[in-house]
Amino acid sequence: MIVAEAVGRALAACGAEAVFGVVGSGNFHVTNALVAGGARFVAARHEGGAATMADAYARMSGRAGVVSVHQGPGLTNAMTGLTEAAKSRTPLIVLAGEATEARSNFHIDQAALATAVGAVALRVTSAQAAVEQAVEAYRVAVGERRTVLLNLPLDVQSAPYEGPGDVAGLAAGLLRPAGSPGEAASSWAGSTAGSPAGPVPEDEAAALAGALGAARRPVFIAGRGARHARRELEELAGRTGALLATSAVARGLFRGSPWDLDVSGGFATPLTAELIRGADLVVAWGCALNMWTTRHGSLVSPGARVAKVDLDAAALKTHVPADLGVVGDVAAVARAVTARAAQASGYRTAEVAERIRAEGRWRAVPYEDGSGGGRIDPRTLTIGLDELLPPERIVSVDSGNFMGYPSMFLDVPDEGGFCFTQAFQSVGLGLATAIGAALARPDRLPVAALGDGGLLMGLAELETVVRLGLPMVIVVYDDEAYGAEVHHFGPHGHPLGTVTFPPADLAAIARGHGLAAVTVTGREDLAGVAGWLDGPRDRPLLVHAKVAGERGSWWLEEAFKGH
Ligand SMILES: Cc1ncc(C[n+]2csc(CCOP(=O)(O)OP(=O)(O)O)c2C)c(N)n1
Ligand SMILES: [Mg+2]
Repeated sequence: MIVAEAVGRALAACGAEAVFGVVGSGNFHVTNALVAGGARFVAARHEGGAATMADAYARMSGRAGVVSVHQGPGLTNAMTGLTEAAKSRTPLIVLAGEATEARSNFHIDQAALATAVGAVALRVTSAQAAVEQAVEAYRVAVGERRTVLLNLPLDVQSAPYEGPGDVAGLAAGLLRPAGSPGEAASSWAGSTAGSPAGPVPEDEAAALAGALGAARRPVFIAGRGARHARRELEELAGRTGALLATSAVARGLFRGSPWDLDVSGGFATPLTAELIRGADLVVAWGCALNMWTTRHGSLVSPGARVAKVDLDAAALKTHVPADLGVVGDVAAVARAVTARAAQASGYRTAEVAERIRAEGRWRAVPYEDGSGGGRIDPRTLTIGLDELLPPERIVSVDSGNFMGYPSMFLDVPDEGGFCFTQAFQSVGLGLATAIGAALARPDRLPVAALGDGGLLMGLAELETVVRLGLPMVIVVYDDEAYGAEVHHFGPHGHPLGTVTFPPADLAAIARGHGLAAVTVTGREDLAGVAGWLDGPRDRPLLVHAKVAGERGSWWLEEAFKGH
């Protein structure tokens, strides 16, 4: 057995179940060893796609993501997706061949590249300790929620493995020493095992219980760090009379609750914005309260108290800072606070319940339909799709002017129904996000919502969707432009030739890749989507929607304040 094979076997034994990558000489053996150890390999067509697929897969499955790339350009191609993962604290292990010989074409400083974007750089350095080093990479990724680059120098990889014989047993034993919680180490969501979360600080929990007792209109905003804690948060909110909202990444967490306000921030309905502004206590659970979630702080009234509960002490002070902070796991802290909190009705009145029921969704907000002249209003398009698509769906959204429409008008069944890879605000990640999410949740209809720019940037993975046989619906909001830039600069009279494009037949491009496609220029064209949904759904569907785009979107106008 060579070192590369020992590393692959060790990671499979740690619990790596899906590996995304593009295989070249420098990651061939490690990838095959992962497969031999029981992992599934998913071939992407571009390493950028592989990185984002693994990121989305990890987010939606609760398992570690694994990426496998060739040395040098394989890694540089993956960098945008890896940056998104690192910023999002996605547990990801990136296996990369490494050309350490400075005169090699493939040589670059891979460790520096990783650390530059917030990932952790590790390396397999010895034929004796290769398994320990691979397990350490897995432990850091899962236990510390980091994106870890594990460099595999070519000479070390190809050397005979010299460590103990039972590689899988050794790896499993190193990851889960006797007496540690078994499963927890391979599954990171819903568990804090291996994470830095210590015991709940009693005084702070009591202080939060006191603050909730004193509040008349408390609102909870749950973020990424709360996605595993619905039950605990609903129980505490029920006890203290709090309304429930989420950041965009946690969208769907409280779906079905009569007190669910959906997303706080740019995507918030007028009612949600009003009710959050009316809060006298905002408790952020695993949520940084950044400019997106708070509309640059304006959703938090100046008189409101702010509490934050987060694994990361630094998050308590960033963005909208906390008056009261608790460092700890959200579920554990919520349980501790519930045990101490007095029963109160808080913000939960019959009138508020009725308003949430009547006005709590974007669908209920009246608008003037701007369809016409061969273009469909993106709201009309998205509402029409929301009615047609089965509720058991998993929605992934790319970046651009269009992005609010699917994020606001396409409902999702729960927090496992929305995948939002937007921490780096990169265009072009949407399609790969949808592939990773689809593989994590094969029980749900995958929906990718993209702009024309994002589709064409990530186009390499269209073949992957077809090859994997994913029953995906890809909705393209085509305004023949980088609409975000058009709306950013257009109002100031700047020339727009660099950000506008002639019409492209995106439906034909899709058909050429083996997808079914419909072009939508008005509501009646959605019949084509209904026809596809009727079956047999044996090919993915691309909905090429020619959208009306005279006006920028309201969430974008808000966002431009931050640029
Ligand atoms: C990788 C990357 N390149 C450029 C940008 C700047 N940018 C932000 S939105 C956007 C336009 C995206 O166009 P499209 O996907 O068609 O969506 P639209 O804005 O038209 O709705 C661009 C170029 C970015 N965020 N990321
Ligand atoms: Mg566009």
